Amino acid sequence: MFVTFEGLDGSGKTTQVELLRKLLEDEGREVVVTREPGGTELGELVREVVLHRDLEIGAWAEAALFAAARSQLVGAVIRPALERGADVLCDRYIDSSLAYQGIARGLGVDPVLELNMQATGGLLPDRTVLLLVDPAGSRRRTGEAWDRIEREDDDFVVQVDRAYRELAELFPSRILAVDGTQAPERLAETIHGQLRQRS
Ligand code: T5A
Repeated sequence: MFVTFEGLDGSGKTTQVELLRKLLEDEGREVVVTREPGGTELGELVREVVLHRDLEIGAWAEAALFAAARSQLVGAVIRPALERGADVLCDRYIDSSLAYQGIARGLGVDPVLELNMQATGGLLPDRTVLLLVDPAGSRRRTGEAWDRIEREDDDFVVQVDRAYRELAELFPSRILAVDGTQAPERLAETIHGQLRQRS
């Protein structure tokens, strides 16, 4: 099973990935956890460039850099793990590009999806967990050490939030939207139960 986690910055993705990993490992499953951008040497370099360098990066350049990192991650980590029967949990994937670059930056969902389908050989997740927290809650949780994208203004965060809700309506059978303000352990049990029901 290939499961991705999506949501605003600080919505609790990393926390939920780790809790779900434990629940699946307790069932005897092999679980591979990875993140975007990152998860490969190239991906970590892209992460450094896109998030932590003080550079001017145009919207298409940004989308292409995320797609390049994703392409490498799929080929080197995700496909091999899925082929040997492991579960893969990925902290952000294609929907991040659709929400941030496609909708919030205005490049369009279809062209960004097309770029990413080419880059990943058409690999979509079996399920995507969307953690919903309101934009102000996201800002509170991320604190003050913001990366290049987190430094965008509040309006951008509102647009990303709307974008994710729009994607959940566009892809209802894949995207499972959950209330990200619940207590972490309770939320993990809910997600685990929903994934079992749908698998
Ligand atoms: N990006 C990425 C794009 O624009 N396009 C793309 O294609 C891709 C892949 C990546 C940035 O890049 C952009 C989006 C992002 O701006 P990142 O550094 O990977 O950013 O980090 P974020 O996604 O911002 O994730 P964070 O690590 O900041 O947050 P998480 O993982 O969502 O949240 P987590 O689990 O670390 O929790 C944050 C805080 O909240 C608390 C935690 O203890 C922690 O303090 N918390 C909760 N508190 C209350 N209730 C809960 N249920 C909680 N769960 C966690």
